[in-house]
Parts: sequence; C-alpha cells; structure tokens
Amino acid sequence: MAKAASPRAATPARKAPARKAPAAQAAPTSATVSNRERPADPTRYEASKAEMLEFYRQMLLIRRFEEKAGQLYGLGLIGGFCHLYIGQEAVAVGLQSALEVGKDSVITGYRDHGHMLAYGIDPKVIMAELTGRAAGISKGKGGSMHMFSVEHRFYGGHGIVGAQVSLGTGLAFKHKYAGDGGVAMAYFGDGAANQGQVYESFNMAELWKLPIIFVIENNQYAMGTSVNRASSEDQLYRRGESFRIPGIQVDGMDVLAVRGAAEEAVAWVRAGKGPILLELKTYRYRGHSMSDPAKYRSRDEVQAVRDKSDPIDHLKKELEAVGVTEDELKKLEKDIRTIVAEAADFAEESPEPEAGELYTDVLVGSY
Ligand SMILES: Cc1ncc(C[n+]2csc(CCOP(=O)(O)OP(=O)(O)O)c2C)c(N)n1
Ligand SMILES: [Mg+2]
Repeated sequence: MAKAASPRAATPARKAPARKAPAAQAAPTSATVSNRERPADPTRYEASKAEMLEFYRQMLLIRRFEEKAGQLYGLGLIGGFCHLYIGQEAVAVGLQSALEVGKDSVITGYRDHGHMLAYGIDPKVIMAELTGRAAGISKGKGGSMHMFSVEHRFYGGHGIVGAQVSLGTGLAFKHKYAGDGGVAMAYFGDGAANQGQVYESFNMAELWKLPIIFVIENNQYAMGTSVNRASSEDQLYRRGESFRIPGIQVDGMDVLAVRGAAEEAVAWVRAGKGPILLELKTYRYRGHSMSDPAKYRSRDEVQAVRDKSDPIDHLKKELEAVGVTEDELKKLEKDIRTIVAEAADFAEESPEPEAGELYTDVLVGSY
C-alpha cells in the first residue's frame, strides 16, 4: 500500500507586529491547503503475468545470490565487509524496473549487490568482485562495497554513509546540464537520512530542479540502532518538506506497490518538476554485515516479518492466483540456483589480480 504525504500547509500571510508585542509568531496554518503542486497518490502497479514473473525471477535471483555470498563469506572466500540485501529485494527490483538502463543513473551505499542484479548486471562479475578476482566488475579491487558499471550508469557502491546522496545529486546535475533526459536515483538508509550532507543536497536539488529520485530504504535499523531511537522525525518521507521536496511513503515489501510509486516518481522528475523523495518501508533479515550477531533485536521479531510480509512469498501467492503452476515456479527456482552456482564457480576459478593492478585506476584522466 502506498500512502501519500500529508498535504503541505499554506504559507501564512505576513503581518506587521504590534508595538511592544511579544516576539512575532506565525499565524496558525491550515494543514489542509497545499500551496504547490504535489504528485498524485501512487497506485499499485497493474503488472501483466509476464512482468510479475520477471519481478519474481529478479527478487529470487537476488535472494539466492545473497545466500550464496553469505556461504562464501563463511568459507573465507570473501574478505572485508559484506552487507547482504536479503529482505529488501522488492525495493531495488520495483524501482529500477521503471528506469531505463544506460540512460538513467543509479547510485547507492555499501549494501549494493541487489541493486546491481536488478539492473541486469552479470551475477558472475559481481561474485568475482566479491571474491576479489581480476574478472570482477571493479577488477577485484573494490569488493562488496565498491562496485561500478559505467556502461550501465551504475555509480556504486559507497562506504561513506550518505556520500552517495551528494554524488547522486551531482549525477542529476549532469543529466540536466547535458539535457540527456536521464534521471538519477540515489538510495540511502534510514541512518544515512540523519547525515548533514543529505540536506545540503536536498536544498540544491530543489533549488535547481534537478532530476533526482531520493530513495530512503528504511529497513528499520542503522547498524544496531533502531530508527525510532535515532530519528526525531521517524516518518522519513517528510524529511524533504522544508526544502519543498514532496515525499511519498511506500510499502517496500510489495514489489507492485514499489513499482507503482516508481511510475509516479519517474513521471514527476522526468517532467522537470524537480526532485522527489520516496521512503520505502522495508526490513533486513540478516545482520548489518556478516560480522553482526544482531543482538539488538529478537529472532521472533525477524521471523514475524518473514512470516507476514516476505516480498517473494507474497508475489508467489499472487502468481499462483493468476494460474502460474508449481512446476513452472520450481523450474524457475532451479534455473536461478544454476545461475548462482555458475557465478560462484566462475568466481572461485578466476585468478586474483596481478600485483601491478595496485598502481592502476588510482586516478582517472589528467589534472
Ligand atoms: C560517514 C560515516 N559514518 C559512519 C559510518 C559507519 N556506518 C556504516 S553503516 C552505518 C549505518 C547506516 O545505516 P543505514 O543508513 O540505515 O543503512 P543500512 O545499513 O540499514 O542499509 C554506519 C553508522 C560510515 N560508514 N560512514
Ligand atoms: Mg537502515
């Protein structure tokens, strides 16, 4: 279910203060009158059976890929940090299905494998990057958190919380400057939503009417801190209000609701109306990273979300309702397991980068 933000209050009329009056106070505002255009309330996307199957395939690919990555990490084949996207699959799949690969830009934080898979990037080169191999998409030098594909206009993969919001705003500036019709999508977390640079970016983006969709993936936790413990305004879709950026809150566990919101957001931004903010309510099933024992929440809490709102189970039921058979779904699952197994074999069999690679890609271009 997608829900629109409450309408913007009208700007109160200015009035000269009476002499010796106490400090001027704003006249009461009407919360019901909007003084500017707002996007329409999104509706759930009406997908064809083929589209639903494709969303299902992509979400399942992300889930099985991430499970495999977790296993390889446990075996010591993946080093450094590794943040899994399990539970959040509907967000990247629903949103990016509304973008044009190669025309629009995507940028995200360190929890980035799912976004790459949702953009059609080859699982083999992602897994090879995770295991630090020369065939990896960043030549094995970026690892889990720093993957790029300029060809897809996928700009990372960033470890500094919130940095991708400013960088994404720069990408949107480029789209506008070049007049190429593209839009930027910048993902960030509920924790990152409290970063100062996010608000500097909001200000510039609205002032210059940049074509950017700011996406808050509210998975309820920033490392071990729950959103309610860290955020004075925990309705994060409202965070753009003081910059006049409209916000929409979306059920991030329902891929069709996500796609519906994406349609609205993309139409708004492509029409030159400036930025828009989407808050996707979602949940991560695993720890913050592979090294997090997740003691700050109970197993029951996680299980309750899985049982009630799992995005894949949810869509599976809808597919069954439109006549997709169990055999078809089993075959799809088998195909995905093969793709993931092949990606893992490819990664394990690929050589590590030559030592000389340490000296390449340090600077790009001249200055
Ligand atoms: C500037 C900065 N501060 C702190 C950190 C350490 N850190 C890494 S992830 C994280 C939590 C971010 O949580 P959230 O934005 O909700 O994203 P999620 O991990 O839930 O996807 C923190 C504080 C960092 N990497 N960068
Ligand atoms: Mg979070």
